[in-house]
Order: sequence, then C-alpha cells, then structure tokens
Amino acid sequence: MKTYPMYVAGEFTAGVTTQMMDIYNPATGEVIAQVPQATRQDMERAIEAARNAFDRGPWRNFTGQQRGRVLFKIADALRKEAARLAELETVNMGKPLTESEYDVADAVTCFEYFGGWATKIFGEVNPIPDNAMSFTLKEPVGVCGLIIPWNYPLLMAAWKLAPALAAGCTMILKPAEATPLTVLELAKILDAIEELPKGVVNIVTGLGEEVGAALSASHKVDKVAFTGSTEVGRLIMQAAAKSNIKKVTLELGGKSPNIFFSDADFTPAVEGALFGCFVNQGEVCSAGSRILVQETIYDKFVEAMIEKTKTIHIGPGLDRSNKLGPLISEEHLQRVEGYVEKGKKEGARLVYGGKRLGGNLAKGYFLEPAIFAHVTNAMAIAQEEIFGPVASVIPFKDEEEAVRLANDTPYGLAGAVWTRDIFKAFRVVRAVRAGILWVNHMQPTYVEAPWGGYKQSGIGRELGRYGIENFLEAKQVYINLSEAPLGWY
Ligand code: TAP
Repeated sequence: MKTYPMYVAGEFTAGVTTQMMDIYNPATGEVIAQVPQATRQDMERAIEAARNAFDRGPWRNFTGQQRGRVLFKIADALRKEAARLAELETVNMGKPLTESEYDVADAVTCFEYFGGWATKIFGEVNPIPDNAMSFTLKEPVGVCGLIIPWNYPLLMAAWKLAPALAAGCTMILKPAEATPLTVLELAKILDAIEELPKGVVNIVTGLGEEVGAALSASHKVDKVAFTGSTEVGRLIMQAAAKSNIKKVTLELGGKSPNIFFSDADFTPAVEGALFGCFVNQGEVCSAGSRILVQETIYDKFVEAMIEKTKTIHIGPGLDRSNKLGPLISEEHLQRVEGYVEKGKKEGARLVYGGKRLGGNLAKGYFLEPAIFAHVTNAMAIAQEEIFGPVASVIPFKDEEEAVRLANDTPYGLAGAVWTRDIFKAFRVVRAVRAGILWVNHMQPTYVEAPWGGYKQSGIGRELGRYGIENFLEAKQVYINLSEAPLGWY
C-alpha cells in the first residue's frame, strides 16, 4: 500500500503527529493508500509558509511572463502524466476512466488558460474630472485557502490553483478527505518546477472540520475559495466574518432544472436528460436532477428514459464498458438510498432502479440509477441535493409553469432548456435565475466561460475573466497634477 506525504513549505512531510488516514477505492471498498491526517498545527505551519512566501518571497514580484511560464510548465508536466493520473483518479474516486481522462485534460487546459491570463492583468485609467490622474492597479489578493470537494478532485484543484497562481497569490490547498491522491501527485509535479518558489503552494490533507475550519478561521489568510456543500459554505462565511473578514468565493450545491418542451428533438433530449443527471454518478453540483417535461410528451419521455437507462453499464470505472461507477463511499451510498426511500414515502413513483448492486459488485458502493415519475416540486427529492444518480421527473403544462417550477428552489447553479423554438428558449434562459443556462445540451463546461451560482448556490464566479478577478484586489491610485496649494484652510 502506498503512503503519500503532504506538501508544506516546499517539503514533503508526514505532519506533526504522523497520524494517517485510510484512502479507499470505492469500486472495491479496499484501502489503497494512506495520507497524513493533519492537525491544526500542521495547517498553521502551512499558512505561515504561504504567508512568508507572499510577504517576503520573490513570487509576488515575478512578472506576468514568469508566472505564466510556471503555469505552462505545470500544464506540460500534467499532460505527460495524464494517463497515470486519470487511472489514479478513477481508482480513488470511482468515476469511469473516460471521464477521468476528460478531467485531466481539462485540468491541463485550465493551467494553460490561466497561464495566458498572467500576462493580461491590468487595471484602467479612471476618468476623474480634476487636474489629477486616477488609475487602478490589480494586485494579488494574498494568501488564499483553497478548499475542494471529492467529485472532481484534480480538476477542482486546477480551477483554484491555476487562477490563484496566475494572479500572484500564495496558497494552501485542502483536498477532500476521500480523494487526495491525484492532488498529492500534482504536488510532486509542482515540486519539480524549479521556478516555483517554495511555500507558494502548500497542500494539507486532513479533516474538513479540523484543518478546513482552521484555514477559514485564520487571521493570516486573506481569502478562501471554496467548492462544496451549501452547509459547509455557510460555516466558511461565518468563520470569515468572525475572523478577519477575509474574502470568500463559494461554489455550492444545486438542484438544477432540465426543461423539456414537447417540440424538443426527442432522442437527443432523452439522452440529455440522462447525461445531465447521471454523468459522474450524479455526483455533480450542476446535475440536472429535476427533469421538467411537458405533459403532452411526459409518459413517452419517461418510458424512453427507462429503456435507455437499462442499457447503461454499471461497474468499476477502469473497465471502459462501464458508464457509471460506484458512489464515493458507503456512507454516501446510504444517504442516497435514504432519498430513494424518502421519494417512495412521499408518493413519487419509482419507475426504475434505485437498488444497491450485489454479486461481484457487492463490496463496492454501486447503485442502480433511479428514476422517479410523478414527482411534485415540493417533495424532498425535488428540493434537496441528493448528489447521486436519482432523477425526479416532474410534469408541467406550459412555459409559465416550467419557469415557475424551475425557479422554485433555494438553489440557482444551472439549468437547461430543450426546444426547437429559439424565441422560447431565450425567454426561458432569461427567466430562470441561475448562473449557467444551456440550450439543447446539459453540462458542457469550458475554462473560458464563467461558472457559479445565484441564490444559495454560491458567491462569485470561477473560470473565464471572472476566475482571475477572484484572486485580485483593485488598488485605486490618485496622482495630483496640480501644483497650486489646496487652498482649503
Ligand atoms: P463538503 O462536505 O462541503 O466538503 C467540501 C470540502 O470542505 C472538503 O474538502 C471538506 O473536507 C471541507 N470541509 C468540511 N467541513 C469543513 C469545515 N467545517 N470548514 C472548512 N472546510 C470543511 O462537500 P463534498 O461532500 O465534498 O462535495 C459535495 C458538495 O460540493 C455538493 O454539495 C456539491 O454540489 C458541491 N459542489 C459544488 C460545485 C460547484 S462548482 N458549485 C462543484 C463541485 C461540488 P472533508 O472532505 O474532510 O470533509
């Protein structure tokens, strides 16, 4: 079994207590590695290293070109390791290998994209009326805590590390306790890049409630960028408020509507409903888990969803024929099964799946995708984020009702609309209060385009121009050009 150290102040370390945590393969339930279970003391050391690297290190004075080159080198090194990293991601997280391959490729693109931004950070001249000049400088926000979830381990790390590095920040990354392995492999890549000063990136493994909480409560951290549940996002905001009013960006949960009008292209629409909800085992913040279908095609649509779902192979992600892997853990599987039971009790009709798989998959955390029909939007399965392959199919009468149902949720991360009528599509796009709207597709995500939510799905945006702005402060500079005395007194 492999043991991974964490990465603090440019050194690989086991931490002060050398206590380790077991890391599992969710397809088999076996322990595959051990990583340090860091303490608050370890976290403080990492914060100190990042603080020191920001306040006294050379990184902050690197030119944009120098920082950009570091990012390009990370991208190149990641690309060379892509096959190995994708396999490790699948073994640790469970997702099908093809999806891990996409994730690693997207992580490479993310470092390249933000590498390009490093040379394009500039402020503007402000048109003030007096004989003076005002301009804005963009400066790195400082020491950043980056806290990420387990559903896209390496990719979520890239989404945060790449813009923070491009901006000139220093950072402490805390991966989710279940999935630290690809991030710790990335630490080796970072360490091999000579131009990256020690202490700029620190990676601390451990429990969220301990080291994650210490990071968000620290007075020495200037910003926390978090992706995870709305519940923990709330704790992070509280910790930021109670400590030093650190900046916070939050990418939180969702319960996204995927809306199908009767004039949609039927076959792609059915596939879009399944892909939107079941990709990555449904462990996706933007999962289209509320499938709103117009009454006139409802029965035919549900029937087609069932038939297509029967063809989805479920099993270990390393076997390329499988399109659905295991859920992340036994605990999470039980939570999702709990929602299947709840849906039945609430009176929704379970028309397909929802059972744990036995036989040679019994030791892993495999669940048949579940389809609930005749769901009403008030049911818990339509309101709460399940984070598993559970589809709630809700009928609607007309456009007005579709929009009302789509917006009837505390979340506002994403949504999709399927129709051949471009005018109707655009009306729905405008009416749904969410951060990402797709038309005739669901889930494509690009590093060039902003990502984030309305309402309780978060604060701020990642990726695109917004992604770099997240890690910058704006400093307004005023230069008096008048030689005359002020004449005030
Ligand atoms: P969480 O339980 O919220 O955990 C996310 C991260 O926060 C983990 O690293 C976790 O550490 C850490 N954490 C836990 N308690 C903490 C605390 N008190 N203070 C600071 N950090 C703490 O979410 P998850 O189960 O890993 O991921 C699923 C959630 O992430 C879903 O709600 C999903 O919608 C959301 N998500 C959102 C997006 C976007 S872009 N909006 C993308 C992906 C996922 P441990 O692992 O040690 O608990």
